[in-house]
Amino acid sequence: MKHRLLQHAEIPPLFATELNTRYDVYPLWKEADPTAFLAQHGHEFTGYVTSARFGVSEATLAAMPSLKVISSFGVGTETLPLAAAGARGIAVGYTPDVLNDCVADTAFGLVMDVARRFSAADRFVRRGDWLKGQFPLSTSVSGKRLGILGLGRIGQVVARRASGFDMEVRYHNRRPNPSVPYGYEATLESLARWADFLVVVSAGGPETRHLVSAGVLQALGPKGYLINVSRGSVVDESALIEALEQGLIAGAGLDVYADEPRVPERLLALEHVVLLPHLASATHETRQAMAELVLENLDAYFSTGAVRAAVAHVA
Ligand code: 8YV
Repeated sequence: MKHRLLQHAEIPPLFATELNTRYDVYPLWKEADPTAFLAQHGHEFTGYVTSARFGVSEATLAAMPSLKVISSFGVGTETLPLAAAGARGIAVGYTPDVLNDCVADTAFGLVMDVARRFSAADRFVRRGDWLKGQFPLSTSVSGKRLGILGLGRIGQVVARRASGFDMEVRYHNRRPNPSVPYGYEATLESLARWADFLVVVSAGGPETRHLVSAGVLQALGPKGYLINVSRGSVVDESALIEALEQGLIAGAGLDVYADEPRVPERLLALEHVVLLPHLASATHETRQAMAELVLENLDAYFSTGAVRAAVAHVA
């Protein structure tokens, strides 16, 4: 008999077919009243398939007394009820590592774009402005200083990319990592003061909320650029908009925002900002690899009792 899984949101067709072949999957997202459905049928499911974006609420968890495993599409864990799941012995799987390259590539794409102004130059050509004059000079990237907030799995790949651009790398984490060859800055402010580009790759959630504050942006200074490919919550977005409007920093490259998919009008109005729609992991190759790991986590759980890639701190 196939295990019964509840599926939170729509998923790519290829992945959906495979998931439905191996499991008895019920699409919660098709229910007009998911809360009423959960109250009546929540006890029937042993697995939950979700994503970093949607996570699982505490209320959903409480409505699923037979739940044994959560498999989440994505590396972010701030939307997952880890403490409550841990207390009940529910295994939680996610998709780390397989997206490191694409997220690091996106961070570097934003570094290049915001400094060399490729997107702005593209708009310049399309508007026909080249016929009227030259595009203004931009800022070089090679040989500059790259500061990384959150030198974890993705951050280390960003640092490796930087070596190809002859950039010096320093980082700030809660604690220094003795196994990396990069300089450690004890505070985010000192890292920002040192850096030409401050790249945010730390995890989201309450612990990192608004770490990039008005003070950090001031330390980054009028020649510094902020890049964010982690979570909008890590940056105080109002302070960032003020800093950009007042020229306190040189520009920003953003893939993530405080209230996605809504991007503040004041950001849209700025020319020295590159705005992406949270696409860092969104390539055919990486999304396929993420989908496979979501499936592997489920298969491993149901055959061995443990997911392949388990979120830390959870049984
Ligand atoms: C995806 C992400 O957009 O992995 C993450 O945490 O933010 C992205 O890879 C997300 O998983 C989709 O829900």
